[in-house]
Amino acid sequence: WLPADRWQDPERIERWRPLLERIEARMELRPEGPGASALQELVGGIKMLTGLSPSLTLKAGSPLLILGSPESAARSSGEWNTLPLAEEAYVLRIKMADEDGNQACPKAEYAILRGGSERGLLYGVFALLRLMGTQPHGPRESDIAEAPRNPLRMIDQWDNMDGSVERGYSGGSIFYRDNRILPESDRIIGYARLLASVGINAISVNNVNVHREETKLITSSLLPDVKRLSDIFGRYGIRMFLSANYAAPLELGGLDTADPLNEDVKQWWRRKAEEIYAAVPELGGFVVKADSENRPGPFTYGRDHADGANLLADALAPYGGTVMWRCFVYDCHQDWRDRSTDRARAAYDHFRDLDGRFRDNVILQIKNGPMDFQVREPVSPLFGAMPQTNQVMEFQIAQEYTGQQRDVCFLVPQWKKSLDFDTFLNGAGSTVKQIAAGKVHPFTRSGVAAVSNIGDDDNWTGHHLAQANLFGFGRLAWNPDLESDVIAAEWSALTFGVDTPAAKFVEELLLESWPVYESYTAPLGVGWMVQPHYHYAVDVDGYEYSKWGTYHFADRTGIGVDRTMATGTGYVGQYAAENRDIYESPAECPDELLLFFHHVPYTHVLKSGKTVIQHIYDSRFEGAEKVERWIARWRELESEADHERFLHILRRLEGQAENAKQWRDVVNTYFYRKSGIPDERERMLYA
Ligand code: GCW
Repeated sequence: WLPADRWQDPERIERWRPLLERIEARMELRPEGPGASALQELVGGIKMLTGLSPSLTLKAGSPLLILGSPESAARSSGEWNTLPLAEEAYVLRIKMADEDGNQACPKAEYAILRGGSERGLLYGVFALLRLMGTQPHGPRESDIAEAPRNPLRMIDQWDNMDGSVERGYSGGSIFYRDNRILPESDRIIGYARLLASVGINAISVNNVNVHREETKLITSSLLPDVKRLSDIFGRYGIRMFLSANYAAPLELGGLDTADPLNEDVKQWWRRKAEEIYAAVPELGGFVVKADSENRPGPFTYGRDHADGANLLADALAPYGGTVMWRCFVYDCHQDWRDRSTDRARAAYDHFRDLDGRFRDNVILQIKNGPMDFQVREPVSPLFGAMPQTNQVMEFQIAQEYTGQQRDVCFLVPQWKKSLDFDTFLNGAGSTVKQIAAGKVHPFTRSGVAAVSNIGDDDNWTGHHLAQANLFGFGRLAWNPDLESDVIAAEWSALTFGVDTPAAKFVEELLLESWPVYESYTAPLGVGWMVQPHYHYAVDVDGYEYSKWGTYHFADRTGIGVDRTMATGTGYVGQYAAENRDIYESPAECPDELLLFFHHVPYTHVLKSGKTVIQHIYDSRFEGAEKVERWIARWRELESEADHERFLHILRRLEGQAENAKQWRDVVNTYFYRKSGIPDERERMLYA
């Protein structure tokens, strides 16, 4: 999505020409700093788009770029020029020569870009290039002032050093092979550029499941390579983190305990931090998955998660490091016969009462939903429920449960649903996005993080259209108020050209894709029904009699999980009253979450007016049909897209159609056989 296609239309170049021939930069240029990257991206981007090579003059001063004649730019005055800027902020003024005259054919006269720092300038350059890529006929806006809403905008790689990627659907790791860190490559630099272009400012570079080899990333043999990697990201203003193994004192240090209150353990981590920061002074800190899915943690020693997180936080504090402590803690050895344990309750039950006990340099990282990145979940009730504890929300860009980058599923609308959710935890308006931005509670560190979806496939993301999710996450992390259609339109235009039939169709397809994926998979918020371990294809009872706490409880009369306070697991009680009362009542609970919160008969009538069983049948049929219609429409656009991408997308859509058909028939047949209730419309079910 960095503009790559040369403009063919000479008129376009004429419109922008005054900005493209002459650039004056004012900054203290450090060769490895984000300011240098900003200049490189700007000059390179202009050249790529237009073929022009701007002349560059460098002067000392604050981070500022003038495109076009500095003399005319000097006439631009006013408050706007002197406004103090936050570090990551930028202001961009594009002066049109005939602002009041010929609106149909505006021509740029000059542009001034000021950054709050070199990083702000870099974000501004990418914004300008995005503008050129999406509004080549001349910018619609001429004064833009932007600052990111979320302080932390982070990407988590689940890459292993053997070169595999946990839940990776786009090839192998771009960072590792054969238990080594790969040398600097265009791929790694390209990734840093992609991330910076949408405003990402932090990355953790190894899987949260830290196995034996990855545990050694914090040892002297690997730290020089870690430093190399960190330097690449540093050039793009991105701070690097490592996932750390809680049991490192045992595995590396030869201690016989990792007890967080043990003095030797504390001492070991303090020395380790000293060694790490001597090698990589700019390291962001650690991401830690502890006591989660069989990973080691403080529970082994009878300690809680505040003890565990603070141990590491104290070690990192002298160097300004942060501990991102994940809250994905639940019983993964549950007995399915036990109806009283509810996995959805776990994070809240483990963490909520620890509020106030975490150090200031700890951030709790909480998955968006209480289960695990399903196609539909309510917002995690833990988010915002600990006013004295820094928090970030974790999303998954990798489509583990949403089509694995074989089926198209644009997740921006799903993430927005979470971000817009009002928790009411500090009165009305306590939305997730406001909490993440640090505006509801006095957080000192907060924001959003997400599991990456890239690998070493040529097109980065397996499915070409899955790039839109990475792009969209960055754009939303920067500004959660951006609308889904704006983000989809931006990506489509940058990728398939402005106003082209292919771009228009792709934009529509993206926006329809999450509801469509939901409509042929697990119904009404109940989740799962996937093949165990792989999580792609349908297996309605795949997780029903397992140890994972992931059940739908379908029987011959009804389906769903009773999480009410009155008769269920009481999970509903973890929400503020305003949400609790809605979720508690089957009549008020939104349809799309009904089976997450309630066990109801198949004959229960939804707000939509349909019974649950008829909804199951109808939406499975509609979802599968919709994919067929996408294929027909995409075929019509064959001459509109380049052949390679046309075919790639066609093949993926055909695969998706197969998957949707299988889901449709398995789910519908399953529920027909369970309930004995026929389809009102008498479509094909397999009795
Ligand atoms: O969704 C589950 C995945 C695991 C993952 C875990 C987590 C990295 O199936 O592969 O482990 O979540 O988030 O820790």
